[in-house]
Amino acid sequence: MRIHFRLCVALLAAVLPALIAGCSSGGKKRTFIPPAGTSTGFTWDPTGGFADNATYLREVYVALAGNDSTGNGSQANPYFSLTKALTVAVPGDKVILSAEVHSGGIYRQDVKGTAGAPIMITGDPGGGTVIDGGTNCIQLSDAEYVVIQDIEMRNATGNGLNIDDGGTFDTPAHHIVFRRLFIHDIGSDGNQDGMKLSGLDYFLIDNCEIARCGGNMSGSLIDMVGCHHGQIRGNNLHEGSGNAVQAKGATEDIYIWRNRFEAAGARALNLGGSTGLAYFRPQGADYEARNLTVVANVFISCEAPICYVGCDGALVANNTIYLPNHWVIRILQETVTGFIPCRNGKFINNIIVFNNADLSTYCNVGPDTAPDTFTFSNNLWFSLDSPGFTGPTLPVAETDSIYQQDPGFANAGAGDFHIGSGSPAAGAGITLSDVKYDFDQAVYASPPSLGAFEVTN
Ligand SMILES: [Ca+2]
Ligand SMILES: [Ca+2]
Repeated sequence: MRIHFRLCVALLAAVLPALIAGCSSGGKKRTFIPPAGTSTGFTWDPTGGFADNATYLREVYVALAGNDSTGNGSQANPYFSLTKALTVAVPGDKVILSAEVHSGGIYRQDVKGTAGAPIMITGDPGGGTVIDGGTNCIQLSDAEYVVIQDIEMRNATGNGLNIDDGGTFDTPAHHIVFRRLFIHDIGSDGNQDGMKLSGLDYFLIDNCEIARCGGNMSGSLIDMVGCHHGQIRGNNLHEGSGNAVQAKGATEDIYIWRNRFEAAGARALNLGGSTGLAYFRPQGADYEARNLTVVANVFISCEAPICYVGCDGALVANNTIYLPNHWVIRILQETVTGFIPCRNGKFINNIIVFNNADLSTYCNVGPDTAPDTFTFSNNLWFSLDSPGFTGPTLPVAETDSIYQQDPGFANAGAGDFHIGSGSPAAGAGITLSDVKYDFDQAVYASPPSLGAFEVTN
């Protein structure tokens, strides 16, 4: 498998020029808003919270016993198909799918709510709603202010959910919230994705489980091409093929927080990637991704947890990485001519527990990158099988890190990576403005502990 993977990487390079440098977006300020009176809270919400503040004016029902010709969408006389319900839906409608197995292959253009009156597509609140099969279980083009929640999607041949801008890049899809979805067993042999997002701005993927999408080390659990201003939080992403999360095609300003990644594919996080020039949004961008932030996630048994690939500035901080099984970090460039070299990545306040026998190298650096612009600091590295480990080989010197001291996870075998006050990771971090809440949404101390969990006792 590893031989095939290396071969695959060697064959991947897509080399195309770009001209226009994007506008500056460095130093973007986020406003963190904890709920009053609690010690826990949410980070900044790129959707502005429209889904939490919405009130719905009408319910529209879909059930297998319904009828698209004679139904009227009432609970007593429902429609048969989600397609029909979306055809008649207006802002403020809540479309409710019965707790049955509905057929996939649903496509609709211009499903548009408003900030004050979004359109919701929801499964039965009691659970049991499934959308099965189709090329895509659901595809929406140029949707706006839509909430999709509480649905299991499975067995599509292409993608589970496909959200796009209809190929008209200057009018992206925008303001979409995905929550409590279970998307699994999508595609079989190649580039098939759980969630395929192309030209989507202002979105939130919250508390979803996505597993087993694509095949042959291709396909993503979540694939973003030219997406901007999103948050991916609290999801359980496992058994990927190509990767768990890919952010490419000039994807920008994505906050990846509190997710659990297990056996997530060839590259758990592809921070950047390899995109054909025709698909960049905006056109002419000279980066695959920029301003990505990866905070307080847990990575278990991943081939290559963190891959910076043609990425201009990504912060990877306060993550817990357990038993990586080939590399810890990769710095790569797959779009080359006319593109900035992969640069300015930061890897700070992380805990990495590993077996040297599993690793090829700690940090794999490919050609056409700028590894000397990276920052490594305040990480804890602990080898389980090499007691004499004295620190990883990295492209630039690491500062203020801790080597070969057991972080003292509560119960790593059971997936519990909490640490106690006696841990060498406790309070060993540096304060970062984009690091506020841990995996449990507890506030990080100042200075913070390392890893995805602040000390809780
Ligand atoms: Ca469009
Ligand atoms: Ca894909």
